[in-house]
Amino acid sequence: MMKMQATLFLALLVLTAAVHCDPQFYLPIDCDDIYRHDNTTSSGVYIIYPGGPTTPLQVYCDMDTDGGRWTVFQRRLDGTESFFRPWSHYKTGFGKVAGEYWLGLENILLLSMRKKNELRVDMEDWEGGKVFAQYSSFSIDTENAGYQLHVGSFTGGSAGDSLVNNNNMKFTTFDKDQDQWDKNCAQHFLGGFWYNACHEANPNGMYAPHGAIGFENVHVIWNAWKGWNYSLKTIAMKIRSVATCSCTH
Ligand SMILES: *[C@@H]1O[C@H](CO)[C@@H](O)[C@H](O)[C@H]1NC(C)=O
Ligand SMILES: *[C@@H]1O[C@H](CO)[C@@H](O)[C@H](O)[C@H]1NC(C)=O
Ligand SMILES: [Ca+2]
Repeated sequence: MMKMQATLFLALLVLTAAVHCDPQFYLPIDCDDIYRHDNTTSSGVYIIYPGGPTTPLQVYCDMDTDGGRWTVFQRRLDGTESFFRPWSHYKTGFGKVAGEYWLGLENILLLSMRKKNELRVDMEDWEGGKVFAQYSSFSIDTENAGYQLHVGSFTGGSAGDSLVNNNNMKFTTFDKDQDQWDKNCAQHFLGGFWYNACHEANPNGMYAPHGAIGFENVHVIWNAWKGWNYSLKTIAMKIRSVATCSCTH
């Protein structure tokens, strides 16, 4: 009996080892895991499992910028996707990961629960200018806590810091007002974001070529770089683990 148990135990051990080593069974939490598993991977669409093996999630991984490993949770490129959407859409995510998309607050929450992450925001203007802003940490709270935003200190990038004003804010959409203004920031500035009263940055605002729309502050804005009146060409928000080792395999 003892011997059989021992054999069974051994068999289980071997199986567990096989599951961990067989690439077929390898389940990455984020783009950091994917890159650490194979550092020859390039930027593109991958499947990650931040919520466990039964909930695969498509995501765009930036494997090029500053060493790669970035999990992109927000991306504006060309205006093909509307970002003026209700709470339910911002909660679950929308768009196409090969193009413009929002990964969803629930997924961003899962990612920020699994690892300690830093934040990077890359952006471009219409004249070929490219800058970024980086922050030492990034996490959000649960839906009950309004998906409240927590960003750490600004650690660099010539875009300058336009998120300090949004830190510790809850998420607001046109149908869920959790901002600090007496009106609804999302309704007024045509996006969904961690609005204060209201913003210095509007990454989810209305996409438009610079100069195409006259309204102030409703477009895709990063005030510290181009000011209130400039409608950015692209912007992407991405996170990566700050741990020096990934302890998943
Ligand atoms: C990728 O991994 C290999 C083997 O572990 C290592 O020799 C190489 O330096 C790594 N390349 C990069 C770019 O980190
Ligand atoms: C932004 O545009 C408005 C009118 O559209 C103008 O009054 C304002 O001076 C502009 N601000 C800057 C900083 O150019
Ligand atoms: Ca309000």
